[in-house]
Amino acid sequence: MKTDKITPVQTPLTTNKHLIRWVEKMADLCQPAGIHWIDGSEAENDWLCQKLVDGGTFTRLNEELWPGCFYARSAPNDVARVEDRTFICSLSKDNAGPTNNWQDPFVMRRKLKQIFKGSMRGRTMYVLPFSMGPIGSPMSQIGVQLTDSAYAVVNMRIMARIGKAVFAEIDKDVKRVVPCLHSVGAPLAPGQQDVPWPCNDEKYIVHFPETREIWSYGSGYGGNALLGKKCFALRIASNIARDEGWMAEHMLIVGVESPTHEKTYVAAAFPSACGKTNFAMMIPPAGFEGWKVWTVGDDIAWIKPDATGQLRAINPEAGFFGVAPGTSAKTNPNAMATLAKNTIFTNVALTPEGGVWWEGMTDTPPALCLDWRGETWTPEIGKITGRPAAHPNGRFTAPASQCPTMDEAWEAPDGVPISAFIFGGRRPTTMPLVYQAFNWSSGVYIGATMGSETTAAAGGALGKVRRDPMAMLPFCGYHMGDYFRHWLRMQRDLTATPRVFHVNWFRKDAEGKFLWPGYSENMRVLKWIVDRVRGRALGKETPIGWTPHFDDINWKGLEFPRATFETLQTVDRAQWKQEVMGHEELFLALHDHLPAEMIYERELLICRL
Ligand code: SAT
Ligand code: MN
Repeated sequence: MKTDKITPVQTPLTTNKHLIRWVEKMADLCQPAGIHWIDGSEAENDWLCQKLVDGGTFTRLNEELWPGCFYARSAPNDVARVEDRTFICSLSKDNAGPTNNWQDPFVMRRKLKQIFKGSMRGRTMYVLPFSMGPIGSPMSQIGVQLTDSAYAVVNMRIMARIGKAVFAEIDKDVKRVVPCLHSVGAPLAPGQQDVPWPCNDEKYIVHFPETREIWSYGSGYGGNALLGKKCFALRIASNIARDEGWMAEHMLIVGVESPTHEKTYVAAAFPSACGKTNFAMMIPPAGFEGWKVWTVGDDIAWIKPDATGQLRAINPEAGFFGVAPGTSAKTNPNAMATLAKNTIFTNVALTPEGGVWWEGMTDTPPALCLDWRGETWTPEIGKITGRPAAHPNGRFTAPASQCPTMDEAWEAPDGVPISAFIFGGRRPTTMPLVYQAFNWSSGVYIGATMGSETTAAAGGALGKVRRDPMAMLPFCGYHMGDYFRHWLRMQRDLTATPRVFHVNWFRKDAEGKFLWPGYSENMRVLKWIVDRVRGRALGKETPIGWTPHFDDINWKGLEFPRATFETLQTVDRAQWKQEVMGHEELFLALHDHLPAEMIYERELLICRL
């Protein structure tokens, strides 16, 4: 490695005067020791990774077992998104809505200027240009992240398109650039020794929708620090999309190919850590010879009607920031192949031979490892303390291009045509395995009233059902009621309206056991969805929507009892009355912006029940 050749680049890599002035202004505020304009080259990346190794943030993994891979441990108080510290600072509180934390943008800006003052002392400020979506695609958006975290830079290099080519786009001066300021909030005094994971107890993840700005302080982890992801591609982009008539959604995108090579693309919304990555990389089970599922994206979709009124979607990201625990050669072999090299692992366990491990990766845990806190862990210690070796929100950051099932059109500038939307969550009761909305507005209702048990992807209690409309609760950058209206309005520009479905892989029986095997077997449900879209499959009308009969599902290769299927598909009227009460609770909170269609849909549902 020729790492010694790189020195911090102080000369701007852009000719854009506004950008240069903003960088200078922010440097004046944050007072970094130096400025490094990121060119995105491999040599630069090697140099940054080596710096992270030298500083103790990264451990280089065994080059034979995990080529090009690094391991990191975060601080124990910086392991996930922090929803109570995430703010939408629109001019009016009303525009942020009751599901977002709002603060007066002028007050917040004053506050941020205080806390960012000198926040980068002793550190380098990286100027990181990034494109969400393929560079040059008409659907892409551009941002520049100023950050004092080299960890954020090398992760963003996997998750987005970065570097010189993006500066060249900026210099064309045709697209508005979203300024993103990020500091871990841990200035260094002269001579002070750095820690492996600098961060601050006080965290601020702040969005200014009108000026399209992001200010993130105090955290180095995931969605708090890789600002192109949730902050830009969802919270800010949802605002841009509403203004411009498109959609920024928390959705995976897959292409389902039939044995006759007919390709149907669908987008699906599930809350964080509910299996989007597994679904996006699904391998059809036995009995589905000739069927293939192709991956376009696993987390975010930007969706826009084309000139003919067909919705088309791009994946704005270039990598996967996936939950590691539970990922294995059995549950997701494509993910395992994707993360086999050039991957960054965070908050999983480190094995003595310089490898990684997490719960669910193999049936037998390693006899000895260091857990995500850096403490000795053995299966015995795990049993006694109840502590997992990997944090439940431990992650891998892996390049999408390494995924064996990437769709041939995953980087197509105009995206792929979307024929169906799927909503789903973790619901131990009430929700059948699959049902189809009667029409677009009942579909929007189904998405709007979606619920799920909480997971480790966000701080807070686990296992409670919370309403999470379109899986966007933590990510919609404006009033949820207006967001539903935007969804309803989108149909006006469409010649072909996508069909809408709801799925639930997580229904349990009275003993608390999952009724559905999930993973590959989800293909059976996906095929019914594709067949419905193509007008080939029958359905049964129920009070909540269209459901498959037992015989509408292809059971080839799986012995699945008809009775279990009936239990899975049960629409229990008593449970549904409870469910509708839950919808009412959400609607009451949103009432002053709630579109009338949502009330009508609820009334219709009640009548049918
Ligand atoms: O940390 S992230 O927000 O990027 C991951 C997630 O919660 O989906
Ligand atoms: Mn997500």
